[in-house]
Amino acid sequence: MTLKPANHQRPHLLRLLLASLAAMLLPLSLGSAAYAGDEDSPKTWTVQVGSESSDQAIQGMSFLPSNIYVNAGDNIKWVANSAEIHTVTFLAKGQSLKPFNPFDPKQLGRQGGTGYDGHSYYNSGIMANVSNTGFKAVEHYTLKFTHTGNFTYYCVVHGMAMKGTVHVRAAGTEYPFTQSQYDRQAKKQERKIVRDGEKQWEAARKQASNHKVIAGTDNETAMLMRFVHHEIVVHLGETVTFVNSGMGAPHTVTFGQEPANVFAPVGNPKDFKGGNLSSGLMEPGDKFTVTFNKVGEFDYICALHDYMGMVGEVEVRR
Ligand SMILES: [Cu+2]
Repeated sequence: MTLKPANHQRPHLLRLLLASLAAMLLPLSLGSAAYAGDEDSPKTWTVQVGSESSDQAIQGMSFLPSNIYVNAGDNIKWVANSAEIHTVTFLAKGQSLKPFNPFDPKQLGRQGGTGYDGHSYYNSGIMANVSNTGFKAVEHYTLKFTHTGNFTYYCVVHGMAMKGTVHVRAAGTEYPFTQSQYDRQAKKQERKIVRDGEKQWEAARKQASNHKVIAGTDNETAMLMRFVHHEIVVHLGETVTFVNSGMGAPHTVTFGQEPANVFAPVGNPKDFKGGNLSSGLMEPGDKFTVTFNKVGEFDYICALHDYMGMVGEVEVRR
């Protein structure tokens, strides 16, 4: 008799536990409109554009999943998942990928209709999950696929290093993966990107000194959007060399006012006494050496990534 309440309570507790588990898992699966075993009605699949650590210091250059298998008639919805800007861009037949041009409206804005024709230029426009990128950015982009084939797309900001492929098969073909399988794969890859970024951060700390600042680094997939060390102290007349030690992402070192064209150098780095000074676009491997000829505290930014926290300060002492 005394066991009876316990017997009643146990399944009750279990149900509660399962219900709360389901409540936690539900938001993850809400984005998925595709279910295994239901190949006949058109689906909308989700691909995440970019990834990032919670402090935005580490940014991922990837579409997750990078390969997706859909059927003719299905939609793909790309969702911005990072502060770093990206695009979803299908090149026209015979067109080659050009370097990113922040003044080209064909790269910055949406191009093409809502249904992919299999051979023309289509572009999402700039995508980001924040609104302070300096660009007019969208949070999602949806295309309907009716032509079968394998279609590779790129991010025009990050070039060949960031691409994905849509595999479109005949309507009714059995799907190899469900949306939740893609989502799990994406989460796993996102964690790997953040770990890779943390390792690069650690390595950058070892290379950096009061006279050498690592102005961002990346391995073409994981990018560190930080100056290391972001605060340094030098003496009057000394020099500091800023180094982009990455492989894919550009940065700038910009003191004073942000120039209208962040790609162009401003001022004389051999004799900095405050005011406006900018490296212009620093490609991977580029160095920028500044001689500090005035006592004070000088703040600087990466004009491309300051909104993610890529900022620094040089204190110059007598
Ligand atoms: Cu930067």
